[in-house]
Order: sequence, then C-alpha cells, then structure tokens
Amino acid sequence: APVDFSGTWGLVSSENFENYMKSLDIDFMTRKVAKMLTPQKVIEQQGDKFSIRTLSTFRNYLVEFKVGEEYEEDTKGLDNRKLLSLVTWDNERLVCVQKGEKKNRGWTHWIQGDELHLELTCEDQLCKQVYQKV
Ligand code: VLP
Repeated sequence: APVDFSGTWGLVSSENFENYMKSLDIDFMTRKVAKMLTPQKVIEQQGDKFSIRTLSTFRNYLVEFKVGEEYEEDTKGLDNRKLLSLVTWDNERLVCVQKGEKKNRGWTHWIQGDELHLELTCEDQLCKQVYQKV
C-alpha cells in the first residue's frame, strides 16, 4: 500500500474511551487512571509488516503483525484476553478484526492530513481517537 503509518504519534483527542473500556470489563480504578493518559503510538511499518507500540506512563502494549496473516493476540495488561486477529487493507485504511469472547471487536487506522485516526470497537461501543506526530 502507498500509505506509511510509521512514526511517533501523540494522542490529541479521544471520544467514548470510557464506554469502550467498560465494554471490555475494565474495572473502575483502571478506567479512572487510563482515561487521564495521553498515550503515544510508535508505529514501524515495512510494507505489510507492522509493529504498533501503545506507550503510556501506566502501561505499554505491543502488537506485531503482517497484513493478511491471522495472529494470536494476547491483550496482556489491557483486558487480558486471547484473540485471533486479522489485519487487512480497506483501500488506505488498516482494518483489524479481533475474534474472541467479545462481539464486534476491532480497530481501524487511517491517515487524514497530518493526523493518525483510530477507531476502536467492542460490542455496541465505538471509541474515536486522533493522534498527531510528535
Ligand atoms: C484497556 C483498553 C490502559 C485499558 C486498560 C489499560 C496502553 C491500534 C491497537 C493496536 C489498541 C488499543 C489499546 C488500548 C486499549 C485500552 C492502558 C492504556 C495504554 O490499539 O493501535 O494494539 O488495541
């Protein structure tokens, strides 16, 4: 794909993260801490190979995958579930479907101008986040 997501991106806005966390059964105290964070996404992309690091003062999370190849995801430090995840291209958007206990779980990344956009879904909740290069 002609899109390059590589870089270090800082959170600038977040909508409905609280309800997204609730849909993942994240406990009250963890939600209170998590919603105060301004995480960074450190993305390394080589063609269809990605690593995405979500970094914060509280917890860090790493996923590595190749587009089109299903992988086992262990959401250790988040909701601690085992998922079967698959990322594909939808035109210039990177779309991840996360199969597991929770219905309709996944995320979509795309670049819009100088911003990195992220939509996170779980069950009936949609969280929208915007990041900018730092
Ligand atoms: C759980 C939900 C806060 C919050 C509890 C701990 C790591 C796409 C994708 C790549 C994600 C989102 C990860 C965040 C969900 C938190 C700790 C917060 C900081 O990102 O970029 O993995 O799945």
